[in-house]
Amino acid sequence: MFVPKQINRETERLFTKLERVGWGKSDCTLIAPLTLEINLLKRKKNAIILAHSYQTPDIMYGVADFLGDSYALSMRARETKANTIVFSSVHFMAETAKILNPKKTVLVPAVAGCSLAESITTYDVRGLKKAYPNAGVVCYINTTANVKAECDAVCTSGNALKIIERMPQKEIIFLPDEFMAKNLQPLTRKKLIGWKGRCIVHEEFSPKTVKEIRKEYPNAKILAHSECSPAVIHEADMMGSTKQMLDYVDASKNEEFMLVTECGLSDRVRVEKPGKKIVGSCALCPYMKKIMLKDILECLKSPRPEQIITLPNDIIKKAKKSLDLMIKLSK
Ligand code: CIZ
Ligand code: SF4
Repeated sequence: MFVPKQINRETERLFTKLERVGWGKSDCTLIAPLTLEINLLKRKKNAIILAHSYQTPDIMYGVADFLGDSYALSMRARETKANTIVFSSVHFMAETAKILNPKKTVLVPAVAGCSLAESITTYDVRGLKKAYPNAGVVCYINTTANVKAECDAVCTSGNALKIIERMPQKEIIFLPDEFMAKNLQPLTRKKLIGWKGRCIVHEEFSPKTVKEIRKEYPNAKILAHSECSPAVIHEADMMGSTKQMLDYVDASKNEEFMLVTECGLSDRVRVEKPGKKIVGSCALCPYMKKIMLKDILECLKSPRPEQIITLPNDIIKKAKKSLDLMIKLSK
């Protein structure tokens, strides 16, 4: 379908970015027909591809129009003029795009869950509300649309503290991330009522690993995601969201960093900030990494029913209220 000249040009384009994360030229040549076809189809169908920072580098630098965290990508989804949004990430983020821009076709390349989103049901939220009738209910964006519809406000890891502080209630049911609630509690005078959800990726990091890296690289700054355990946060130089970590790396004069989070973020630093060095280890999210270029191509060509996000109108309406409150309070 593509002539050798097109393949060569695409190989060079991909290689300039992907060589920084260890890809060879022959690897780039292998995926060049795929990225060319996806980018062609994208223009033909007036689609945009939004990719989370935890996606693989071939997706992030080969076909994505925008890279970011769930908040930034949700804002792109809300504003886009494109007909179709391909959300290269886990299911709850694609649902969020549909809630914020329901007239668009929202496609998710692979059906990928999230251990946090799966840790709580609407039934559980109703139980918590009954047990704490005076509390405000703030849910992390890593929840299903149904759970968002049961809450007062949504938050992301980047704006969680701000949202908690700006809610009118003194007591806040903060769900579903047990560690995030414990990490935020010392930073606020409000009483946080948590849930037992955990991110299977971030809970794997141990304070011992962080200590070892600090010994090996005494000059490295160690940045940990707020989904990590409080013991890991205690060993880190900074706690934050993926965007806050990238901003920290930008603002810091340091050269070496360990990013205690999913590997996609370290890949972003390697590709986008060549003056900075990543040390230590990261972790792969089996849900995020389920999505491959071929899935993006398939859903753009002819989406299967499970790749098309559909939500009942009443859920869209109620969940939108919670998301709108986050947008208002985080300004
Ligand atoms: O909000 C997001 O995108 C997630 C899942 C993490 C983060 O800190 O950005
Ligand atoms: Fe969910 Fe954790 Fe994977 Fe993020 S990294 S999608 S919170 S399991």
